Amino acid sequence: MIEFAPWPKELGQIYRQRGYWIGRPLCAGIEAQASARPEAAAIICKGRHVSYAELDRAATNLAAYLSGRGLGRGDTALVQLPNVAEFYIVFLALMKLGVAPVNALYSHRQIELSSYADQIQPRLLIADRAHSLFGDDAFLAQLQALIPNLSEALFLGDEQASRSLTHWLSRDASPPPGMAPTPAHSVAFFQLSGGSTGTPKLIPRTHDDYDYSVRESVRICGVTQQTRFLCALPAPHNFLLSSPGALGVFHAGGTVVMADSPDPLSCFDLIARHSVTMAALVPSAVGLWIQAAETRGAPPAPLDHLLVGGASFAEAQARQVPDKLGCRLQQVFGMAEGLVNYTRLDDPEDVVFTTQGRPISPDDEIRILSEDGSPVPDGETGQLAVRGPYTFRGYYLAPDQNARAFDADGFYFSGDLVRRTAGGNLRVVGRVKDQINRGGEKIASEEVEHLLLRHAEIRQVALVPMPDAGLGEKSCAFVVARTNLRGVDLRRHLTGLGIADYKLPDRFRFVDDLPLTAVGKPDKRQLRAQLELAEKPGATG
Ligand code: OOB
Repeated sequence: MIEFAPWPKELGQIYRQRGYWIGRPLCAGIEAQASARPEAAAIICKGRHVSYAELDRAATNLAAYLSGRGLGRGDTALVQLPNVAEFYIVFLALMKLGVAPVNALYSHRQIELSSYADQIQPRLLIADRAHSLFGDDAFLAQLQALIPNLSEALFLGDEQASRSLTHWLSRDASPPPGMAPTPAHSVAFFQLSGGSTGTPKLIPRTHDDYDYSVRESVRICGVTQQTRFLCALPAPHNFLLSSPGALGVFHAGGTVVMADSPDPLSCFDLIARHSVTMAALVPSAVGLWIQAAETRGAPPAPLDHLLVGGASFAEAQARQVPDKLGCRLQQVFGMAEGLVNYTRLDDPEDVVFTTQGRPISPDDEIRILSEDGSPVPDGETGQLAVRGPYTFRGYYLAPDQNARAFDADGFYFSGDLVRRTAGGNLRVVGRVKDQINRGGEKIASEEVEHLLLRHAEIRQVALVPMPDAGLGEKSCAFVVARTNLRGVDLRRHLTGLGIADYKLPDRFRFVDDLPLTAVGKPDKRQLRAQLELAEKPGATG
C-alpha cells in the first residue's frame, strides 16, 4: 500500500464515530447514481452527453483492461488530460481498480511531469496525443528511462488501438474477480500542492477524508440532481474536483458541463445551451465575466449560483456579482491540502461579500497564530494552522518539508495570513509563503529561481509577486547577471527546461545587486514594495 502520514488513532476514531469517515471508496457515489438513475446525464462535453450508466460502464471497461495488464491496488498512475469527459472516466476507473493517480494540469510540461513521476514511480501513464509533449514517444521514452516501472501507456487520440484510451473505454469487459478499490482509509489519489519549495510536492488524499469533504460540500453548496455545474477551470484542481466540484455534482446526481476555459463568451453560450445553474471561478475570471456582462449583457438566466475562490477576491468586485452577473455569490477559501471554507447560502450579505467563509466541519480545528506562536484574538491577523478530518498530515515522501509545514500537534501551516471575524468567518489578508498566486495558479518562487540559476550567466535571482489589475498578481524576476542578458533569453532558457507557461516570469528586472535581509537572504519584502510603488498611479518606476 502507498505510504502516507496517517491521522493519530484517537482522532480517526472520533472522525468515524461522528460519521465523517464512512469507509466508502471515492467511486461509490457515482456507482450509486449509475444504478439509481442510469439514463441521467453525468457529463456534457462539446455537445456529447455521457449518462451515469455510460460513465460507469466506460470506467469499468478501462479498469478491467488495466486489471488484465496486472495493475491493481497500491499501484500509481500519472494522468494528464484536458477538460474532457475522459478525465472523469479515467479517474473513476482508477478508483475502482485501487490505482492512485496524480492528475497533472494540462499546462504542466517536462519539469512537472518528470518530478511527479519520479515521486510516485507510476506503472501507468495516461496522456493526450494532442499535448505538445506526447505528439510522439520521445518524452514517454525519457520517462521510462527514469521510471523502469512505467510499463503501460494509453493516449487520448492514439491511432493504434492497443494504445488508444478511447478503444479500451469502449470495449466491453467485465471486472475480474478480486478487482477492488483500496481500503477507504488508504490513499485514493494525490492532489497537487501549489507549493513554495523547489520541487512540486504531492498530497496523499484518502477515500475517507476526500469523500467526507465532497459530501459536506454538496450539502453546504446545495448541489442537487437539478444542478448543472460549469467546469471552466482545470478539472483536476481541488476547487473543481471537490469543492463541491465534479465529484460533488456526481454524488448528488447532477450534470457537469465542461468548458475549455473561463472565457465569458463561450461560457455564456454553454450556460444558455445547457441550462447551467452553478459555476465556479477564480476572481480574475469573475473580472472578465463582469466586463463581458457590461458590454454584452448578463450571463443567461439559468445561472443562479457562482462560487468564487482560489485567490484574493476584492470586496468591491464581490458586491458586483448579484447585480452584474445576476446570481448568488458563495465565496470559497480552500486548499488542495484539505481545509475548505465556504460562506453559507443563508449568510447575511455582509458576510458573503467581505469574508471567505468558515470551515466545512465542526471538527476543523483552526488556530490563528502570531509570529511567536501564540493565538491572536479575533479581528487580528495571524498565520493559519489547521488540522481536521480532511486535512492531510504530510506531503508524500517529504520529511524535511513536513518538519517545516506541521507543528508537533499535527497542525498544518498553510502559509496564509487570516483574520477571524466575531461571527467566526475567515478573511484571507495575505500570505507568508514564498508563492505567487497568478489568477489562482500558484507558482512556488523557489522552483522558478532554481531553474533560472541553472543559467550560467545568472548570479542571483529573486522571484516576487507584482500587483496586476487583471490577474491579481503576476511574477517579476529580479536578476543579477554576469553579462548583458535580456528577458527573452531567460524565457527561452526556462521554456527549454520545460516548465509550465504560467510559471514563466511576466517581467524581468536586471539589477546590480539584491537587497538582503539580516540573515543574508534576498529581501523580498523590499523588492515587493518597490514593485507596488511602481504600480501606483503617477509612478515612473
Ligand atoms: C485552492 O487550492 P490551492 O491548493 O490551489 O491553493 C490554496 C491556496 C490557499 O492556501 C490560499 O493561499 C489561496 O490558495 N486561496 C485563497 C482563496 N482560496 C484559495 N486566497 C484568498 N482567497 C481565497 N478565497 O485554491 C482551492 C481549493 C479548494 C477550493 C477553492 C480553492
